Amino acid sequence: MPAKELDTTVASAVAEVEASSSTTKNGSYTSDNIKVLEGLEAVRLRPAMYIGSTGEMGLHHLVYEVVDNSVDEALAGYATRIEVTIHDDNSITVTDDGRGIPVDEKTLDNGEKMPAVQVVLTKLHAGGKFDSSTYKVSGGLHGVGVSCVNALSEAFDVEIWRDGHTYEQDYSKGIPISGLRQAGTTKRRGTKVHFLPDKSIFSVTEYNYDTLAQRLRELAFLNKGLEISLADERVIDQKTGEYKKTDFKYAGGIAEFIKHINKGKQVLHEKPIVMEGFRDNVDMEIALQYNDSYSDTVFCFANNINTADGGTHLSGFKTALTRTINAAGQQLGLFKDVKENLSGDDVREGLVAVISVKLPQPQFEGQTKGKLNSDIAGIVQAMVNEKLGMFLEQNPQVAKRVINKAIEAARAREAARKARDLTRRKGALDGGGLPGKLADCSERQPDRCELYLVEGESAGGTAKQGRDRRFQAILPLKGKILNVEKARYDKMLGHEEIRAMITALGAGIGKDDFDPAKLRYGKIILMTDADVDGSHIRTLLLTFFFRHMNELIKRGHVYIAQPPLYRIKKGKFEQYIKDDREFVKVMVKRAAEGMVIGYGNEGKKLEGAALTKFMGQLNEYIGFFDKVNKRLRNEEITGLLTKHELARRSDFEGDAATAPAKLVALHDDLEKIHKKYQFKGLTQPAFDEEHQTWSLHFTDAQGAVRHIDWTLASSPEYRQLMTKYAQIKEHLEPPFVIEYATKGATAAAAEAEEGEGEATVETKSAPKKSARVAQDPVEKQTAQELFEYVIEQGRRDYQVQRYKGLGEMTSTQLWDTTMDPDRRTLLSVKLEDIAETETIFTTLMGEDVESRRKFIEENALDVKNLDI
Ligand code: 0RA
Repeated sequence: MPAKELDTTVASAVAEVEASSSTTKNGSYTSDNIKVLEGLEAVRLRPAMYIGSTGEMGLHHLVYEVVDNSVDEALAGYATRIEVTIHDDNSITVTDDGRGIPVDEKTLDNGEKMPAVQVVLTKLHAGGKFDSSTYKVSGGLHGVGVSCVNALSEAFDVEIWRDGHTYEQDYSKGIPISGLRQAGTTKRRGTKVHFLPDKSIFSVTEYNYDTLAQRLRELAFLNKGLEISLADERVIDQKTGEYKKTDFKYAGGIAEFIKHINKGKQVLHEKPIVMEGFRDNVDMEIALQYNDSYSDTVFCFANNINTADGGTHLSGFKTALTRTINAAGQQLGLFKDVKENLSGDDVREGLVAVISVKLPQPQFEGQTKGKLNSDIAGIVQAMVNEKLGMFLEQNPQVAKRVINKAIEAARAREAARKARDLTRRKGALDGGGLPGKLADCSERQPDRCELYLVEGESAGGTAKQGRDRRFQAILPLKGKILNVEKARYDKMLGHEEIRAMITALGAGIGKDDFDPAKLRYGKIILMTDADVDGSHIRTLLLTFFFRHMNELIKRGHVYIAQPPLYRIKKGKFEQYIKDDREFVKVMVKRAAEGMVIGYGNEGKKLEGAALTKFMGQLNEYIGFFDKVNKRLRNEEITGLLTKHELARRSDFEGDAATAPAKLVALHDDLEKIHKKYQFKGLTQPAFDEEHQTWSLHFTDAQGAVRHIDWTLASSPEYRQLMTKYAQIKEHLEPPFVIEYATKGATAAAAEAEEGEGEATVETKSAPKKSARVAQDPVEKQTAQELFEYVIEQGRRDYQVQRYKGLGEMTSTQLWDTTMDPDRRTLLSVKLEDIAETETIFTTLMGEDVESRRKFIEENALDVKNLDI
C-alpha cells in the first residue's frame, strides 16, 4: 500500500487496519472478515475524519469519491463516459464505461480468498489501484476510496460488466449482504455503483443539483473529451417533459473553462492561449486569456483537485509569466518610457488562467491540503517560458495588447502609490485621521464594535441619533458609490466615499497594505433602503468588499441590515413588519380575532387558530394560483384544474386510443363555459406521440392558443399550487359566510395565538381587543373574494405606513427595528463559492448588458431588486 501518498488523517486510519492485521498474524483472536469490518467500522465511527464532514459537504463528497474512480479509468485511457443520476430517494447511481472493477479472486495476507471487487469495497484504500505507476485522482484530497462510500451507505449495490459477464453484489453499511454473483452475459464494459447514504450518519440527506453540476462541469473541463452527464429524477424539465439533465463535454478542455469564466467580459484576444507539456512524468496544461478588467483570476489544480492555496505549480507559472512578458516587451521595444520592469501584479492585471497538472504522487500541505508541495516549480516554469515565449513571438499583435495593458497597470500602480502616499500623509489610510462624516463609537475593542454603512446623509443622521454610541459607529454614504468592477485602482482610491470607508475600517487596502488584523469593527453592517436604489447601492458595496476586502467577507465580518417595510399602528400599539408576506400574515391574524367563517352548505365553521392557519395557506395558494393563471389567463379555468385535481403524470397518460378520464371530464366542463369566454377553438383531448401524454388546447378571445398539458402540470408553480390545494381543499367550499362570534366564545382561541411571528417587532402594549360591533353576516362566493375581504377587515382599524426609505423613520424607530442587537435580524454575507460568485459579480456589474439581462432571466431574480 503506497502509504506515502496518504494524508495524515487517512494514514492513521490505515495504521489502525494494519495494527489489527498484525494482531491477527500473532494469531490472537479474529478472522479476517472481522478485521475488514473493523476497518470500515472506524469510518462509521468517525466519518468526518474520512470525508471531511457529515453535513452537506460530506454527503456530496460521496459522489465525488465514486466519480473520481471513474475519472481514473478515463485517465488510464479506458472510460469515455460517466453518468451520474440523483434518484427520487436521494440515492445516487454512477455508471462508467471503464474496465469494470476486477472480479478475479484475491488472496489476502492471511490466506483468505475473496473477489477483488470485495477487497476494493471493504478494505480502506484497497481502491488505490493495484498498480501505482500511473497518476490518478482518487486518493487525493480526502480521497479515501469507494470503500468509505460503501461504509457510509444504507444500501450499496455494484454491477460490473467485464469479460462478457455481468457481476453483481450488494452491501449494507459496508457489509456484504450477498456474495458476488454472475448475472448473465453482456457485451458491455464498465461499472455501475448505486448507493443510498446512511441517514443515521448524515445530517443532510438531500442532494443539491447545482453543487454536483459545478464539480462535474469542472471535471469535464479538466479532462478534455471526457463526457459526464448529470440527471435528476426528482425534477422534470418543463420544456422536454423529461428528467432534468445536463451533459458536460468539452473538447477544448481548460481553454473552454477559461471562456466560461470570461463569459460576458471584454477580452484582449479572441482565443485563450494554451500551453501543454509533459516532463518527468508530470502532465502540464495551462490556458490563459486576458480581459480588460483590473483583477486577476487564476485557478489551479493538481490531479483534478482544486489547490486553492496554490503551490509549486502556481509559483512556477507566475515567475515564468513575469519573465516572459518582460522579455517580449524588451524585444518589441515597448518599454521606451518605462523605468522599471513590469511587476508580477502588473502582468497579471486582467488575467484569467487555469493551471492543471497531473503527477504520480502529489504532495499536498496546509490545513486543508489546498497547496501543492511537489517539487515541480522548475518544470512548470521552463514549460511556460518556452511555450509562452514562442506564442508571443509568433503573435506580436496579441503580445502588444497584453504588454501595453501591463504597462498601463504599472503606471496606474505608480499613480496609486502617489495618491496613497498623499492620503497617508494626510492620515487618511492609516487611521490617524478618521473621516469627518464618521460618527465613531467610544468602545475600542474591535470585536465589540459595529460600523453601519448607511445610504444617504439623512438616514445617516437618523442612525447617528438612534444608535448606541458606545459600540455603534455610523458612516453615511452619499449617493451611488463607485462601481469598482469598472474602475481602476487609482480611480477607486480617488473616490471620496470609498476613501472614507477604507479609513474608517482601518485595515488599509492593496496587496501590501491590507491587514485584516487592523480592522476597527467586528461587524460591518450595510444599511440601505428597501428599494431599487438601495439594492443597487448594496450590490456596489458588496462588489467593493468582494474585490478588495475579500478576506473580510471570508471571515464573516460583513452583514446586511433589514429595515422593516411596514409599520401598523392603532392607538398606543404599534408593530413593524419586514415584508409583504409578513404583512398579510399579521393582517389576517388581526382580522381573524373573533371572526367565524362558515363554509359549504352543511354548517361547517372555521375560527381561532385553525382560521389563521387556513388564511395563511390560502394566501400562498392564491400566490401560486396567480402564477399558474399567467399561463392560462382565465381564473375560472385555472380553478377547474384544481377542482379536477389534475396533478400526476398518470392523469395525462393513456394509450393512444383512450384519453384519461380526468382530462375528458375537464373537457366537458370547459365545453360548458365555452360560450361565456368566446373560445375560438376548444379541442378534444389530443395524444402526443413523443411524450405519450394527452392534452387539451383552446384558443382564447385574444387568439392565443392555451395548452393544458403535462408540461403545465409539471411546472414548479403548478406543483406547489396542488400541494397547497391539497392542504386546504376541505375548506374551499363556497359559499363563505363571515360573521363575528359574540365576545367570549372565541376570545380564548384568539388569545392563545397572540405570540408574535419572529420577524415582526412589537413595541408598546398590545391593543385591547375591542368587542366587535355586531354586524350582519357577509357572504362571499370565491376564495379570492373571501381573502380580500378578510385582509380589508384586518387593515380597518390600523394606520398602515409603508416605508419608502430609512429616512422616513424616526431615530427611535430605526433603533427599535433595525439596530438594537436584541431585536434586529442581520443577514450574514457569505462567499459560498468563489468561482461562481466571480461570474455573478462580473455578470451583474460588468459592461455586458445582454448577458446581465439573460442572467437575471435565467435565474428568475427579482428584477425589482436589480438595476438594469
Ligand atoms: C480497482 C482496480 C482497477 C479499477 C478499479 C478498481 C475501478 C474502480 C471503480 C469505481 C467506479 N468505477 C471503477 N472502475 C474501476 C484496475 C482495473 C484493472 O486493472 O483491470
